[in-house]
Parts: sequence; C-alpha cells; structure tokens
Amino acid sequence: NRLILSFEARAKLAKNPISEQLFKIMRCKQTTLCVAVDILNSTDLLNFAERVGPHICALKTHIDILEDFHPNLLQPLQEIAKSHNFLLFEDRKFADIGKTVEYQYSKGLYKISSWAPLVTVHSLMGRGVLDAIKTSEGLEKRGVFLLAEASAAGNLISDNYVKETIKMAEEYPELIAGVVCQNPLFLNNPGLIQLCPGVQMENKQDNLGQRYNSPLTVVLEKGADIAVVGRGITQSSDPACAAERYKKMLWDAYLQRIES
Ligand code: 5IU
Repeated sequence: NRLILSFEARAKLAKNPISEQLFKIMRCKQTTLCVAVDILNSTDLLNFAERVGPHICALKTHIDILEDFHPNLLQPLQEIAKSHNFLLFEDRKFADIGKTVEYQYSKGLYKISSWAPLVTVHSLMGRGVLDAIKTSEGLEKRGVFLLAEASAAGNLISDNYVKETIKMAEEYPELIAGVVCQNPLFLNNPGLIQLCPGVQMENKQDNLGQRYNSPLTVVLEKGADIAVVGRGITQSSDPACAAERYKKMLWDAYLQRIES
C-alpha cells in the first residue's frame, strides 16, 4: 500500500527517473511541499524561488503569466533549483492533439521541455499527448503528472474519467511521475506520486471556485504525497517562514501516516 511505504522504499519502485529523483529529494530535504509560484514578474519569481528554495521539493510555475517573460530568466531559475535541490515543474496542463502539444512543449517562446523536468498533462485528449511529450526534443529525463481530479468546484470530471486516467497513467510507467488528484487513488502502485493542489490553512475557498483542505487532511485523509501550496505562502508576509511551517506540518503528517 502506497500510503504506508516510506519515500525511501518507494524511490526504488519508481519507474520514471524524475519521480525517483523527487522521492530522494523529499527524503533528503524532509519536505513534500511544492510551492505554486503564481507571480507576474520575473524578478519577484527569482527572489521568491531563492527564499522558499530550502523548504520545497518542487516549484510549480505558470510561465505564461509572467508579464515580462524573457528567455534569460530560465538560466538563473535553473541555477536556483539546482543550488537548493528542487525540481522545476511547469503546470501547463497540455490538452490538444499530439502534434500541437509537441510544439507547445518544445517550441515557441517558452521551450518548456528545455528547462522543466516536470509538466502536467490532461488525460482528456488521449494517449497522443503522452506520446508527444515522450518523443519531443528537450531534457533527457522528464516526468509527467497526469491530471485525474481537480480542486475546482463544479468541475466536470466523472468517476469513470478518473478511473480511465489512472489506467492511462499505468500504461506509461517510464513517463508518468504521478497523478494530480484529491483522493487516495492507485494505492497499489507505490512507484507513482500523488500530487494534491488546493492546500491552505487560512481559507476553505477563494471567490473563484478554488477549494482548500488543510495539510493534515490532504496527507492523512486524501492520500497526498506532495502538497501544492500557492497563496497560502505567496501572500504571506514572510513566505520563507510560511513555507517552513507548511513543510513541517506536511512532513509530520507523512511520518504519522507511514508509522500508523
Ligand atoms: N491547481 C489547483 N487545483 C487543481 C489543479 C491545479 O489549484 O485541481 I489540476 C493549481 C492552480 C494554482 C495552484 O497554480 O495549483 C493552487 O494555488 P493556490 O494554493 O493559490 O490556490
């Protein structure tokens, strides 16, 4: 059962090189925190990455919301990730025909495949998207988080969609690092990582359909391995301190889970 195995044990079961690396980072830095850095300015993004870097296993970006994006941002961003030992994770949610995804992933302004070892993908459009991510040019080692469930209120995802998404994830073991979801799924596949967004302590929701659970709830009840925290940290007056607080709470919950 995935929920009671340690990350150390699960690293050995991972079939994707990036999920293996992620398990090792989590264990070594004792953090399952992924910060969602939805910031509009490149300098702010770099400063923020530098400050929360010691406390996170991954930094989740939406690179296309930067108002001053320039490719020169990418080298310092990669250097910060390397120096603090976390992974860059572009939450692009690819959802088109394979050929278009190939371009969106490896070409254009952002050339995501050249700097982000982790990306998110919708299962909606079928296996062509995964084949495109697998065969496009870019970093040699890459991992996909497949989106099975969402934290957004009123989303149209059905039970069957979730079931078929897990099936698809299991058909691409070398490519899939894990699944984005809100419930304890794929318990008998400990090599995959469950990533859970919609985590915050202060609020239960925002005014645009986002729904939040606490760190304790997502780890102990919802089966999260990695928790994504955005505004709970980015809007805090001291982001580094907030990140450290989330890290500790999440790690304690993980220890409690594997010891139970
Ligand atoms: N995100 C979600 N919910 C989801 C998926 C992605 O919140 O179901 I899939 C993203 C959106 C945002 C981050 O980048 O995770 C959460 O940010 P806040 O913690 O600020 O709500």
